[in-house]
Amino acid sequence: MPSLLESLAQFVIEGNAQKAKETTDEALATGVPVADIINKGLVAGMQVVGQKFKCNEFYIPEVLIAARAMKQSMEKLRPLIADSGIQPVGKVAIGTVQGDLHDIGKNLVGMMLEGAGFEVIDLGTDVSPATFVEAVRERGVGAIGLSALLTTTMPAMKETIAALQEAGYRDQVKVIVGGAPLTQAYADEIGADGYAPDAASAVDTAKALLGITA
Ligand code: B1M
Repeated sequence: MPSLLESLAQFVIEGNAQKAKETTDEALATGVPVADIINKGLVAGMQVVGQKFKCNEFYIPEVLIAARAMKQSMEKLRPLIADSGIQPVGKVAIGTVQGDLHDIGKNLVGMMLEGAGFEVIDLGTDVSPATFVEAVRERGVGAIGLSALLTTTMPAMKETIAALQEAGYRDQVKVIVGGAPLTQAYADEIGADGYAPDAASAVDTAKALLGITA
C-alpha cells in the first residue's frame, strides 16, 4: 500500500487537485513535517511530471493540470512554511520580455520551478529591462528567466542583459532564456548563461547554473 506521501505525489501526477488537497490535510493532521509534504509529495510528483513531459508521455494540458494540483496543495502549506524554517532551493524572477504578451509558456516554467522548490517571482508580461534589473536589486534573485515568443521581441533579451551589465549586476545573477523562437545559438550570441527548450529543462538549467544538486 502506498504511503500518504506517495499517494500525494501520485495525485499531483494525475492532476487530481481535490485528492491532493485532502491528502495534504491528512498528512498535516497526522503530523507529517511540512518539508516532507513538499519534498516527498509535491516536488516528487512534479519531478515525474517533468520527466513525462520531456519524453512526450505528457503534453501541456496534463502538465498544467498537475501544476494546478501542486499549487493548490502548496497554498495550504504556504502559511506554515515560514514557521517551519524551510528555505527555498533558490530564488528566480521570471517574465516575458518587453513588447511580448505571450505568457502560457512562461507560466508553465514558473510552475515547474515552483514545483522543484524554487521561490518564483513572476514579473508578468511586457517586462522592461529596468524591471528585471529592479528584481535583482530589490528582491535578491539568483537567476532571472526571460521568455519570448516573437522574433521581434527576442532583441529585448539582449537589451535586458545589457541593462544588467550597465547596472553592475551581471556577475550576480544567472540569465536563462527560452521560448519557441529561441535557440542555444541565439542564447550564446546574446551572452545568456543558459537556454532551455521547455519548462522541465528550465528547472534542470536553473539548478545547474545555481549549483543546486538536490
Ligand atoms: Co501569438 N504568435 N501573437 N498569441 N501565438 C505566435 C507565437 C506565432 C508563432 C503564431 C503564428 O504566426 N504562427 C506568432 C509569432 C511569429 C513570430 O514572431 N515569428 C504570433 C504572433 C505573430 C502574434 C501577434 C503579433 C498576432 C497579432 O496581433 N498580429 C500577437 C502579439 C502580441 C504581443 O505579444 N505583443 C499575438 C498574440 C497572441 C495571443 C494574445 C492571441 C495569444 C497569447 C495568449 C497568452 O499567452 N496569454 C497567442 C498565442 C496563444 C500564440 C500561439 C498560438 C501559442 C503560444 C503558446 O502559448 N504556446 C503561438 C503559435 C504556436 O506556438 N503554435 C503564437 C504554448 C506554450 C506552452 O509554448 O510559449 O513556446 P511556449 O513555451 C514553451 C517553450 O517555448 C518553453 O517552455 C514552454 C513549455 O515547454 N519556454 C521557456 C517558454 N518560455 C521559456 C522560458 C525559459 C525556458 C523555456 O526560461 C526562462
